Amino acid sequence: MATFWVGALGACLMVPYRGEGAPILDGDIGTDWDVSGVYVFADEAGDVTGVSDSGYDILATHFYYDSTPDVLYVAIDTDGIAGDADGDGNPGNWGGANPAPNDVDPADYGFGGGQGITVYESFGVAFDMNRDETYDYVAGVRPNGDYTDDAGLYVWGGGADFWYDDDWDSYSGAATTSWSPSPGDSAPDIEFKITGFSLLNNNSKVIDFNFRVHNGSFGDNIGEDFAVGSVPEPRVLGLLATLSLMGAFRRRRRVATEGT
Ligand SMILES: [Ca+2]
Ligand SMILES: [Ca+2]
Ligand SMILES: [Ca+2]
Ligand SMILES: [Ca+2]
Repeated sequence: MATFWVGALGACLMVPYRGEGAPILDGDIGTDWDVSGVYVFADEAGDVTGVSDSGYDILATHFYYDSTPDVLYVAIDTDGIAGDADGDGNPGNWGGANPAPNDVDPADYGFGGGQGITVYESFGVAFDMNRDETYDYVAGVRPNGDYTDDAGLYVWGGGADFWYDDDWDSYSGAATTSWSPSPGDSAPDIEFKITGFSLLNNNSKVIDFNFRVHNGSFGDNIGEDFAVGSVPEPRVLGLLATLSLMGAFRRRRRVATEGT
């Protein structure tokens, strides 16, 4: 538990934006996420091992909830084009001069063959809706899937991580997802929305969940990236703020009492 909170606190950087209108799912975060109420969680740059720049490197995760239509918007900003494993500008090509075994870069967040192994490229945003440290849903591309056909909402299957296809169970509820185009030159970011998000939250429109993001591939020679956080804010920070306010109030009362 402590590990989780240390990670969550370390990753959390909330930046309030000002503006109006819902983000546009065009695959380019650009300026259309410049709206009031967006939560931005920055992640360390350059933390994918094996390459200097990788589209597996998460730079920030954005969340925006519009309660009237009950839509959660999510964006994942990566270094360069999302899913461009080696950062050569082509998310479906390994451009390294001397590729090692299993240096592959599958297109469309799909899967590709290395030397004697199949490399699955995937990403997901897992949601712990009741903060019981067990993820409940995951939105993304499951291992053994691809962006065009398999980007969607799934039930978290109880696995410890994002590695296995059987960690992603079918979701049969009424919430739906929409996705930005498969990442490429004109759509370098991952953007999606979940319509009917409160259906995942006991019909509550109070946004209050933990999340964990994964982006990368398993079985290859380079790393992947993870990011964790809590929306709207880590409860421990809220508790500390409350305790701080209570302490200040008591101090003021004591000073006021001593002054009489
Ligand atoms: Ca990163
Ligand atoms: Ca790729
Ligand atoms: Ca590439
Ligand atoms: Ca849970």
